Amino acid sequence: MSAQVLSALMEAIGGGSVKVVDLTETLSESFPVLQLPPEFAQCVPFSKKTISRYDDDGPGWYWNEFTLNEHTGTHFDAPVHWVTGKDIPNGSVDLLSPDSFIAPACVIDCTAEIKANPGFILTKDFLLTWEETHGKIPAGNWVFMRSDWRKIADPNNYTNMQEDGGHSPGPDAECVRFMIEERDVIGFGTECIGTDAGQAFAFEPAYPCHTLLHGAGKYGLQCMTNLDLLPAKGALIISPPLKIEDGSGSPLRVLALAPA
Ligand code: 23J
Ligand code: MN
Repeated sequence: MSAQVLSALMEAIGGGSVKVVDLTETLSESFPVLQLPPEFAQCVPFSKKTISRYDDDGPGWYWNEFTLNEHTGTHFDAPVHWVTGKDIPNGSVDLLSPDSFIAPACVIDCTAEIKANPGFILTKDFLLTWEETHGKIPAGNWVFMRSDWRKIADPNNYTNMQEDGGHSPGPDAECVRFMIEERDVIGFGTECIGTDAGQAFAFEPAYPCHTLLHGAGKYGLQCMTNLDLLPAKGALIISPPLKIEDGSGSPLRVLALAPA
């Protein structure tokens, strides 16, 4: 029976009725990284050095070395990333159960609101209104906030940094509590620099998405793209982070399987 399910899936992918969507940004030296307030240590941007490229250093082969923070580019946040999640059992990327890496997503279209206000705050009421159309967010689903951020943000100011800090969208504390306590989601994902809004340092609690989600053993996905290619419900997300020993998060390829 299960072998039939898998062969039917492979046939659907091969035949084009199920599409594979890449939700990943390209890792390049110019990809923006999170900037924290100046009193804290900062994240280095991605960098890459060629070891050989069919030359004297390696005539038959090409390879690079790269340096990056665990939270660079399209990446996964594990519970131990935040102090509230430090005692979650098996809460680092190497120890998470692999079945956490395949889960369906509810995609919340916030594009009109974020276009009008890039600092849009996602609320419980907004999710309840979405549910009136699409049905209840099922337990174990990702909630993805669709912003079409690449079309909205200034290409030279991905984080929408202003004098008073970043202005990217994200949920308020009540919304995060709702996702955890009333919907038991697997995590929250975004196309922006962080799961938390740019101004979330000033929320109560500060950074509610990181603080509450990771404290509840749940995950984050950040800097995704192409969420406009997904249905509101019914996409299956494949998001295995690298198996970094005691890692707090990891850059990764995020794929979605969706009806074509
Ligand atoms: C470290 C400190 C604060 C934040 C973050 C990282 C992230 O957003 C992240 O990439 O997880 S807000
Ligand atoms: Mn992160």
